[in-house]
Amino acid sequence: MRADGPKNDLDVVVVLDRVGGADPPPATTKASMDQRGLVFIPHVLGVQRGTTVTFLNNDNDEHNVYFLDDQTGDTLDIGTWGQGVSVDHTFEKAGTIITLCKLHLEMAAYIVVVESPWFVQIALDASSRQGEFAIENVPPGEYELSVWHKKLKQKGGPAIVSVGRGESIEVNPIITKSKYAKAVN
Ligand SMILES: [Cu+2]
Repeated sequence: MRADGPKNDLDVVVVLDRVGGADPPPATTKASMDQRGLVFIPHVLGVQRGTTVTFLNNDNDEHNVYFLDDQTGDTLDIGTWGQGVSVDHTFEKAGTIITLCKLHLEMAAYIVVVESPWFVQIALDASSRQGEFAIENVPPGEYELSVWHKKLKQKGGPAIVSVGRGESIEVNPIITKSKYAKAVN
């Protein structure tokens, strides 16, 4: 996978969404986002809808966590807490949730809530701006493969891929500046 665009933004989430067929199985895993050194870690967190995320404060300072829905602009403040304390939140709606702290305006992270259990989160290499990914245990069927990046768009939109039984396939999506994203390679 190749990316053109801002060098410092290396985190991407690659998602396979089943075309038609049954609903994907519900989320079974938990995830966490720490507050450490006045930074949310990780900066980008991909989770399946229905996943509970634990927000643990590792700092001496108090931190607040509030969410800004990137699509609707809705906000939700889940509170302010001190060192060693964690608060859980379950994400029930797919979309990009910008995570912020009212006490430290420089703190920001992205929670990418997807419908599908078949996704992977990777960091692109800083110099080549390429990355490799593998999504395992995907049931046979047709899928839309899409790549999330906070500033870039996938060139040509989601790619349709067909997954066969016991078969591996290769896809090479390109993410690029929004204004070039419509052109298909
Ligand atoms: Cu904070």
